[in-house]
Amino acid sequence: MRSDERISPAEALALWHEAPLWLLGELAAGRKERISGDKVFYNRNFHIEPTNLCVFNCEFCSYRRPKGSPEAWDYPMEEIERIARSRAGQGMTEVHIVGGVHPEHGLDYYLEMIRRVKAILPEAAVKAFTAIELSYMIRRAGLTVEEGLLRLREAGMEAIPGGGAEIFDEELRARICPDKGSTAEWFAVHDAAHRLGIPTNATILYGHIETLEQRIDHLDRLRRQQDLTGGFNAFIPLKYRNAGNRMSQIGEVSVTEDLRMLAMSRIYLDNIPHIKAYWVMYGQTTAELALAFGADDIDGTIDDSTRIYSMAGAEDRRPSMTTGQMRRLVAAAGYRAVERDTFYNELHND
Ligand code: V47
Repeated sequence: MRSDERISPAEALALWHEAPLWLLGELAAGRKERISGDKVFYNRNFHIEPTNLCVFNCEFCSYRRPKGSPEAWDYPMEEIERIARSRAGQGMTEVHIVGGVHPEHGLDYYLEMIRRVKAILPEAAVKAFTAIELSYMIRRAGLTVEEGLLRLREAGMEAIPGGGAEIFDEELRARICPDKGSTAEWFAVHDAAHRLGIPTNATILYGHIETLEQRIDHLDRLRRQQDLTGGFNAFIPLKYRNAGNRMSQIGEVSVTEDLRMLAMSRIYLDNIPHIKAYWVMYGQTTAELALAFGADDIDGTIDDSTRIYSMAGAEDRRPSMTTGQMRRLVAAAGYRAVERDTFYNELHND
């Protein structure tokens, strides 16, 4: 590690079992500093979550509601435009659009959604739809993944978020999200996107019933994909939160486990430039600590626009940080805050 050599899955397991927390932190922070120096990135973003109806029914999901539930929503296009308009003029550089996999909406509906958002916020990049949503809408339209992505790009989709990855191990996936789009589908979308020059992110959902071997296997599949196509911008370890879903009895892992997971992600994924500590999911305190364990990105201002994590038990019911708060958080951890756009161009450097 110290001479920047790649580690094997077996070495990763040994490191996980034998290294004390401080050593993982030292190795991960060292690698982070060789890649991004003393910079930690944030952006000005907000989410649009068009619906929580979903054809899939994952065991860990706290967000989905069945059709007819008083807590279900399915925004008409006018509501999506209203949300976009309410953010205009605030310097937003990214709109993150993700929701449930709606049973009826066709590809044309999503193309129209992107066009309308882009018409209202031309300066913001649209980072939209998980690979699972994309795979479903594109297949339903009878197109190849490549054809579908090209249409979406034409409409204004410029990047793809990392959700829907969960755990790649097929056996475990069959237990926690049996009917969801497969690992192969997830990779097919990211592979095609990278080949078309559309940058994407990747995630893991950890801290439930997966084994360490399955976590390392997940990282290994991403590292191999990145060797082939190089299109992943950031990796985001997502901590399983246990409120309001069918796996609640499992509990949540400790903060030291979170820090070990972040460090291992940075150590193992030597070819993905950014490791994101998504503050909405970790909370601000753990996100600040994460910067000493290899993370170099904390995501964005959010501005109370996502419910996925508050519904799953995250402390912050109405997640929002000003750029001033983000800069102070980064400075308190001893790093330099850099405002970025979706493509990691630097917009403001402390
Ligand atoms: O795919 C669902 C996860 C993801 C729970 O790309 C849960 O920049 C924890 O992918 N506990 C969606 N996690 C969020 C996501 C994301 C978030 C921020 C930034 C980016 C990015 C991507 O949320 C889902 C799933 O893995 N999730 N339920 C839960 N109970």
